[in-house]
Amino acid sequence: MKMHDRPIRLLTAVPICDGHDSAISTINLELIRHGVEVIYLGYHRGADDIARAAVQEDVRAVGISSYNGGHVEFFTQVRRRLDARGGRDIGLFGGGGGTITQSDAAIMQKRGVDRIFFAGTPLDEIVAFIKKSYSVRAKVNKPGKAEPAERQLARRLSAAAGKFSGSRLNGRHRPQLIIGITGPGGAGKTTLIDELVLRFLKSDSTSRIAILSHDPSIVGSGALLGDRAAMFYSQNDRVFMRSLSSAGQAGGLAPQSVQCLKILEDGAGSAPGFDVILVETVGIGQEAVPFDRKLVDKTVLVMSPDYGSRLQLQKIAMLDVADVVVVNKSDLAAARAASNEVQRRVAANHRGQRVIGTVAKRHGDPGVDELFAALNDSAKSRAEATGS
Ligand code: B12
Repeated sequence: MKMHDRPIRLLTAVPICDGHDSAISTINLELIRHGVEVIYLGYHRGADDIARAAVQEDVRAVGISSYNGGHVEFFTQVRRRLDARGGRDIGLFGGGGGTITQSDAAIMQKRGVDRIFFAGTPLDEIVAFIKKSYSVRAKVNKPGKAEPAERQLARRLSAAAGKFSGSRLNGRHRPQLIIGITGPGGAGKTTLIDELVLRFLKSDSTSRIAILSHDPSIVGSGALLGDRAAMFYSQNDRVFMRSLSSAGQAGGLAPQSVQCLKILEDGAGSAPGFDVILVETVGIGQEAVPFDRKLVDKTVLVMSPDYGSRLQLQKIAMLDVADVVVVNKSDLAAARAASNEVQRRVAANHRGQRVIGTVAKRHGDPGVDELFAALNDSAKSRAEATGS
């Protein structure tokens, strides 16, 4: 796909202390239907989280749905933080039924909000505005002024197109660890990654973590990139996350994933490479083996206990290659039997693969601690081996 054929990327969110997500969910779906890639950050999100995510995702604009009041101050804060992070060219628009008055909207527009939509606006009008306003990147950044490191990195990732010529990563700054995380949709991969990120952040005060996250889409179409909505600890200035749509590529990754991984490993402009990189695939099927052995250092397959009969396990290709198999949702009734069946299945491979039961949604879960310890040990060994 040529660069100019790529869909418009937008970030949408609902402000802090606001749980009215029904309107934005409808608008997200309408935008996707019209070919927009929507990165949805979810509800109850602070201005800094929104600005950080918008810059990392290199979106053209941010759309905010605000119903609980405080919108004049909130939109103003988002605008300021976008500007401070080098995102002066990132547009800002939104709506909020009857709670945003015409006079509030006039103040907001003076403070850098492109447009506010009022109650009852037809969705077609919103789509037409977005296509007209954000099809081309705005030119408002001062020429010659150095961009913040994170912005440089985000732009390099956007420029990554197509397949990287080789599958091997021979980066300048080999990070401590690249972890590939895969599994069927709904198994809890994103929640598990967020919990792992929390533990990596706590385990030392300087390491920087990148997440490359994938969601499905068909070529040239819109997509809902919603993994950020399930992440809380990853909203942190030491974490850089980029969401990619698969753009019709089967197997769990996107056409530009390998190249993006290389950029995250090496760094870009004044942004250094990352210490730990977590790659989350699209929810996969039985046949998929998304990670080339030379692409990632460790592979984790995340399953839920409801995979069906034992026979189904024989058909899951990743069970033959994953370094660690996580049976998440191990608080479910079927989990103990599932764990035993998975243990037996991988034992037959004679590869020393580990099986760990987790409840990723539970804070401080001992299973997630065990998984983190296993991965962190690998990180330490790699760091010692590479002398970093
Ligand atoms: C549905 C609703 C709820 C649902 C929310 C369900 C959900 N998950 O979203 C429930 C029942 C849970 C709820 C709870 C509450 N609610 Co309520 N809720 C509403 C209600 C009736 C409708 C909002 C809505 O979704 N409309 C549907 C959308 C599609 O229509 P629309 O608003 O016209 O949207 C258009 C434009 O505004 C625009 N737009 C909107 N957002 C965006 C974003 C972008 C990017 C763009 C481009 C356009 C755009 O485009 C839309 C398409 O035309 C409003 C009243 C109202 N009429 O607005 C109150 C209202 C927002 N709620 C209110 C209150 C007070 C609450 C509660 C605090 C009540 C309580 N005491 O518990 C809680 C708070 C919940 C929370 N955690 O924040 C107040 C807010 C008052 C204020 N700001 O001063 C309101 C205004 C009701 C009132 N008159 O008192 N609420």
